[in-house]
Amino acid sequence: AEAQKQVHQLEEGVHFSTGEGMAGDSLMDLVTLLSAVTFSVKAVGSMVRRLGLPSRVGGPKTAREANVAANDTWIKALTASRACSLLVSEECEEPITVKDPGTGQYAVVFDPLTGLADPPTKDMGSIFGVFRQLTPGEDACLQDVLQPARQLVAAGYAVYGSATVLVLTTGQGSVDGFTLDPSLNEFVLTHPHIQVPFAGSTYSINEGYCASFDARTKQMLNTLKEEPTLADGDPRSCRYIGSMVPEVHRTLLYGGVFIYPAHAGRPNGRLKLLYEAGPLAFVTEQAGGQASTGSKPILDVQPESLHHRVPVFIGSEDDVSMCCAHFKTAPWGS
Ligand code: P6P
Repeated sequence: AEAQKQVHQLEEGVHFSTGEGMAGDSLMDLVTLLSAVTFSVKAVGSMVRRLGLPSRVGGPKTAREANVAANDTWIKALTASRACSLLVSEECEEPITVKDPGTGQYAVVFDPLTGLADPPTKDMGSIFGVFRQLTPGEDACLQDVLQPARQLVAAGYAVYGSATVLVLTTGQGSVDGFTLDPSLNEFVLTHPHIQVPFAGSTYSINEGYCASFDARTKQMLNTLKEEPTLADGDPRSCRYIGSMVPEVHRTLLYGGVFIYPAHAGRPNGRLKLLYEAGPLAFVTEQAGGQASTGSKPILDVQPESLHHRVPVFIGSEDDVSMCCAHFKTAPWGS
């Protein structure tokens, strides 16, 4: 009964936090769209739990197969929702125009399954962001997704770890986390109104690239190592598993900073603005955290292409500000 009550909160949560000011159709389309997202996360989570099993019992043979299956699931579910007119997936070079989108006036950007290694050695995730079409009723086009992430109307991520956790926001100042109850196969509200701690005591960065960091990034790294944390006055701990979604999730819940900077091998960083950094930055700011490229808020970056990359500093306000102070004078490489 408790779980059912909390599942009801999920529906209430979505209705409530989508707020007034949205036309009935548009609100219902968004709720239907988010239902398609929850279906996709359940299905991908179920597949992730079968990774490594022999194909005769339903295990996907390879990581590539798992990525393709995840992408297929998201595309089919979002298309079937008839709430979307355009889809952009990390797995697809080109956008997908939804045929006969019904009343759909949303453009969805997503990474169906990220952080997958072969064999699986780390927690994985999915990321999504929802834009409203710029010209509802007309054919969707690239401009509908080449919008700064501040224009998102909803965004979120799923973590496939010890449990499947879905964290989402509809941009009304609230971020809620739901954990999948396998006995019900329903999401239960477990992290209401997530608030990023002002300061944290961990940092995440791949120090293996240290030799190719520029002077400012090296200076920033030294500050992270040497300056005691505001949170507890102790030195910071480093956490890095090479999978952005669970690292950002941990950072949002406990504080700290996740960093993927530019370096000589990646002059614009590795992470994609549209379906990785942008939606996660939107969730982070809605939860009271900060998300920067080092020189400007990620939410204010105008995407130049579908696969536009940006450096990423994301997490607690105090930690992100301290990191970005090292880049104030000029961007990476100066
Ligand atoms: P590196 C996963 O493949 C991913 O795109 C992110 O989720 C993760 O943060 C990053 O790559 C890890 O990259 O260069 O540190 O191995």
